[in-house]
Amino acid sequence: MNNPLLIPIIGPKEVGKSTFTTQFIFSQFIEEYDPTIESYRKQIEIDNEILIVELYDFYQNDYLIYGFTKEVYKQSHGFVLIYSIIDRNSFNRLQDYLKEIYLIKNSDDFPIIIVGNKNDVENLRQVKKEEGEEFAFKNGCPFFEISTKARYNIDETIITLLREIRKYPFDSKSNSNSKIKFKFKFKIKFKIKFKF
Ligand SMILES: Nc1nc2c(ncn2[C@@H]2O[C@H](COP(=O)(O)OP(=O)(O)OP(=O)(O)O)[C@@H](O)[C@H]2O)c(=O)[nH]1
Ligand SMILES: [Mg+2]
Repeated sequence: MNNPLLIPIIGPKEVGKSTFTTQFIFSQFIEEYDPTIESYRKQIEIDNEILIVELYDFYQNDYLIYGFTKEVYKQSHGFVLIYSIIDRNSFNRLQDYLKEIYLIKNSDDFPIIIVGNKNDVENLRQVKKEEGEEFAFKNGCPFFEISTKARYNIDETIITLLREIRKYPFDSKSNSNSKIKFKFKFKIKFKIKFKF
């Protein structure tokens, strides 16, 4: 796998999709940054193999997918689906996101990892860890609680997903394959406003 593995970071509003992306790529918790940034690449070594990961950060991905978003879904190799443990509504939306993936990928065992973010704020918790675990288990997905603020379980999330992607028989089962051919050209912009 020498081509980039495209991984959309999806989930309801304000669950931490952008902070997940910037923590994984830059090891920085960036609270405010340019929302026009769309994708980032990073090289990662896993099980003695070098892979290029391309994370696609969706901006307020709280709508039904169409157009460009649909194209990214179609071409992707795996998904990070995020909810916030301090926002029960975000947890309740997970099934809708899974349905959309299953529909577009024409498969209900596509590589997806489910993560409950913001576990650094225990006092505001609305979703128990066991609920997240049970939901993920029922849907055959790996699960972690994470904190993008504390950089907790961020690399573990991507590594676990990459191992799932490795196991998935892309060529025979899905409309995605190891060669990413985008109809649309990705704009990779690095206009980041770092806040120190
Ligand atoms: N305490 C805490 N706050 C977090 C964490 N991750 C994100 N936040 C905060 O949650 C808010 C939303 O984070 P974003 O990363 O912008 O969320 P998003 O999913 O990209 O949001 P949209 O793109 O607007 O849908 C920001 O105010 C972050 O500072 C976390 O792990 N812990
Ligand atoms: Mg965002």
